[in-house]
Amino acid sequence: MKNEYLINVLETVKKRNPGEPEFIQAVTEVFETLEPVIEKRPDLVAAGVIDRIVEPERQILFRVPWVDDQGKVQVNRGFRIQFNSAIGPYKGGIRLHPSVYSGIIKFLGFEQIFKNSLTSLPMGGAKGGSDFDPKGKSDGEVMRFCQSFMTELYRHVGADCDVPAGDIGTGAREIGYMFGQYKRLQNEFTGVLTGKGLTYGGSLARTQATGYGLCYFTDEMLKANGKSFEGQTVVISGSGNVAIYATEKATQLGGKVVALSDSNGYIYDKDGIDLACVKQLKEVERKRIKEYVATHPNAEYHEGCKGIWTIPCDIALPCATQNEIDGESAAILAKNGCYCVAEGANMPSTPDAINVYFANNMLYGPAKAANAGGVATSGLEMSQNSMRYSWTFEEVDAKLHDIMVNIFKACDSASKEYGMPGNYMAGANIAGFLKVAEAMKAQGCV
Ligand code: NDP
Ligand code: 2IT
Repeated sequence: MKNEYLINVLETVKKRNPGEPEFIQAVTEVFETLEPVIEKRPDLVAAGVIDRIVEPERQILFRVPWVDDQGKVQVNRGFRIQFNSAIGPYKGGIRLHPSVYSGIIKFLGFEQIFKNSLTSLPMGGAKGGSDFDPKGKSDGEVMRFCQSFMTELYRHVGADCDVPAGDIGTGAREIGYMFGQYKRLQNEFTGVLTGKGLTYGGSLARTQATGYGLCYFTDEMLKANGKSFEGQTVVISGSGNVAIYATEKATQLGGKVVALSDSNGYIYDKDGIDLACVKQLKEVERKRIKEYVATHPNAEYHEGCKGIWTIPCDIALPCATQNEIDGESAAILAKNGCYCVAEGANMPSTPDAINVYFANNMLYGPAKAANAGGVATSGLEMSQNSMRYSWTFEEVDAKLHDIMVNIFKACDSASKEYGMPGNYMAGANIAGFLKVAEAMKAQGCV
């Protein structure tokens, strides 16, 4: 990065956010691709857009006390970072994972600003979460935690103010408990959360949306480069919400998914993953992915999650967590002939990994664009809630498909306009940024 102004703002960000490397990583990546925009648009610099966009509008940090099944008091930490409301109410998921701290929520909230802008729907950026670990907890414990979490959060959110949703560790069960508590405290039935159950205001296809959207984006990127999913070997990391529905759609589009993982290890099934079995294990029984081999003797299980990137494939879809592909894993993917990486997870590739993708002319679909289908469909859920109406699965899926095609087009044309054709990371950052920046400039110094 050569631009003095961006270098100075980045220095301030580093000083203000010590000990938060994920946030610095996310800001650095965006700044590196915004250099040509900054040079072309001194008006945005004069309006202080860059100085303002890296500082959250509001950060809420709170105690979440709850009582476990043994009657013992447990205390977790709750977070909600309302990053930017220039183009709509704050919007973004809630992550429940022991690794959660402010640096994780901040990087996710920052990326959410640009992602939500790319969807073309009116949503600002936010993220929340807690260091609570739902794994191994009873339904009662999860419910008491979710109720306590919402007992503080309810005063900061609302259908026209801030609309949380799922992320790692937060699925339909957790959203249900949080929604119930919000409704009870506020005495209002509104679309304050998305990813709700279908019997109380949820949208059809929201469960599938992130994984399906990832494949729609990838398909579009492949087609623009004379390729397709047909007959391709696909490796997908994770085995949660995003990974499961990416597997489903990649298979429908003609790909063969041969591997999935969780934080303990990965399975490799040369015959193609039996998704019905994975859904049963993960969605119904909440078991570990290694149980798959008990009923699939031809499949292999290996301890450790990094080894999944040593499996030869054409297309890799990381769908687990941040920084799961480092430079070394990226180099192995490239050496084994992988020519396309599209990100279902948020920031799954380290900066070194991204350098390897570009050095090897691989197609790279960055998270902000490639996984925007989840939040886009959350936006469609908000519309349906406001209208007190619901669309069919096919209607929502068709809208999701259109949105993902348009996101690819926006990334493609911004990459060309700013002299970096084929660099969809730069295209996504620039296209996402410009809409928010214009809105921030128009609304004055707030
Ligand atoms: P889930 O909780 O449903 O699944 C997460 C999966 O990733 C699990 O298989 C989990 O394994 C694995 N995982 C989580 N943390 C780690 C870790 N530290 N190391 C290795 N594996 C890990 O979450 P989602 O599928 O919803 O989310 C996956 C990714 O997609 C996240 O990056 C999320 O931010 C992103 N995303 C999600 C969206 C959504 O709509 N849900 C939308 C856009 C992005 P284990 O069970 O062992 O923890
Ligand atoms: O990272 C993400 O985009 C999500 N976890 C989904 C957010 C949402 O509001 O649906």
